[in-house]
Amino acid sequence: MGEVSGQNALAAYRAIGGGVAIVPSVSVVVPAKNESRNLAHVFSTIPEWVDEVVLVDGHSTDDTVAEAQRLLPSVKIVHQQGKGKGDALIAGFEAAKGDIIVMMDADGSTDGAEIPRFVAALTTGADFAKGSRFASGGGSDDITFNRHLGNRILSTMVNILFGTRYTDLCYGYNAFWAKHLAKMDLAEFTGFEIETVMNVRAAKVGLSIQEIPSHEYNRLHGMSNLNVLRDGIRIGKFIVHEWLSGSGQAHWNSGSSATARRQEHQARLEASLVAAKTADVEVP
Ligand SMILES: Nc1nc2c(ncn2[C@@H]2O[C@H](COP(=O)(O)OP(=O)(O)O)[C@@H](O)[C@H]2O)c(=O)[nH]1
Ligand SMILES: [Mg+2]
Repeated sequence: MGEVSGQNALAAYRAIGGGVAIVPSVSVVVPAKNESRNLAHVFSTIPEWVDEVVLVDGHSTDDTVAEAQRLLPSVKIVHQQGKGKGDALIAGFEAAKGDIIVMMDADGSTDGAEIPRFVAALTTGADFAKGSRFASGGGSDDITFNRHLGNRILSTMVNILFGTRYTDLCYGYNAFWAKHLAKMDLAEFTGFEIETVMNVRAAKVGLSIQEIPSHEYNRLHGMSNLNVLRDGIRIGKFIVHEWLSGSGQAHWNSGSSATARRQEHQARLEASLVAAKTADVEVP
């Protein structure tokens, strides 16, 4: 057995609450499109031990960026190039430097106080910690009848087609080890389907997934960007494509723009891995 010597060996650990102390670094990625009025609340819920907050601005026309910098001078701002929540998250994931990445919304619906639950699951063996409003202990103040129904239908589809036992498919509060990101191959999924893609791909590539009960609050100010019918159809389309592609991974289309986008994404990813290696971070 290796020697663990006193103070130095313990110095790397930091307490995250609930009797848990961790070594890995944690980045929180927050996509935000015109969320200026919600940021004070959202940031106030993020625990102090989080190493990095990455805010991905979606071409906001309010002062989301200035407000984020005012509230949290250390915030890393990423300006997404394309459109959509998926595009924003992909950009944020690439910019994030943490060993663990937590994704949460900027509208006040997800509570940073739950981050320790997600991180604790990851540091005790899970590869992917998936928030669920419908697991025992979870809940939602925000979900409408149509959303609930759509989510139930899509969750059932995924559970039958991919052998999962998810209680909540379309929910944006998740966390995972950054080293698993490339396996999920997210590059083409720019819209609200991103969460479903991650949940399905995580299962498909054999990650160990733990559902984390989570409470979804009402959006504080502003309006949702999601359109139940349009985005529900997009999600359904992905599920069917992915299932038809068997053990492979589906793509929206095989056109040259999609291929170019994937290649560009791969190059950026490789560059960031090289950077991480240079910085002496463990990269599998
Ligand atoms: N950067 C960025 N963020 C987005 C975009 N669309 C949605 N978001 C953010 O994603 C989160 C969830 O979006 P929201 O509109 O609340 O959808 P809902 O929670 O499904 O109703 C919020 O923090 C939004 O600001 C986008 O196109 N770009
Ligand atoms: Mg919301």
